Amino acid sequence: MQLIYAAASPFARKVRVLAAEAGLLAEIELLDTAVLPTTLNERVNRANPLGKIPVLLLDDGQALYDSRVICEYLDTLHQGPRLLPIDAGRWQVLRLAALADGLMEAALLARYEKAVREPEQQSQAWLDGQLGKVWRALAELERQAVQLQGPLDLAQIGVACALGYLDFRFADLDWRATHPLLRDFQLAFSARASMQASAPV
Ligand code: 99T
Repeated sequence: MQLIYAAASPFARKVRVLAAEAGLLAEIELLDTAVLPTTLNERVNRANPLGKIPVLLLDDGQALYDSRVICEYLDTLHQGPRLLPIDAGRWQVLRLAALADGLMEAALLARYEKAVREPEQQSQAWLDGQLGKVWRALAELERQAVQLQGPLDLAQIGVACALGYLDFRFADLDWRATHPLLRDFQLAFSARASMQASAPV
């Protein structure tokens, strides 16, 4: 299998962390690329018409996207405990994983507003709206922090990658000051080898 990814992408990081934790990393060749909504990337577009990464290229030629689908797929390929539980707890894990994905998406839209649009085109209302989603998601994750304890699952991986993305692209946000439970979670989770090996650059 091949994973089209970028080191900066929290969505791709989620896949890489899950693959590492599931013992699948040796089976995946990493193909580094760069994407922006305003730049054509033919290799990515051929695999995913949406032009987004990550994309997992299977040995039979199929391409899988998006990150949630790839994570679900990889979770079927290992013998360890399911990272997306199939029984009790499934919906709770999925809901928190969706919240983490939504946080990443809002942060990314705020990032693109600044990185892609000319200063005179940028909308403060847009930035405020996206960062409002980020702060509300953080508040909810703080309330739900107890759900991030226990055996490793996709929600924990997603939340850790989302928080890592804030540190990477929004270093001045200081989310730790008002979210002590998330701060402690992130401190512990970031020590995992899978997280250390996939830190954004
Ligand atoms: O939007 C584009 O055209 C290109 N952007 C991406 O491919 C981003 C890269 S993170 N990925 C996604 O938006 C994937 C979202 C999808 N729902 C999933 O896979 O879960 C780049 C981060 C950065 O550079 O700061």
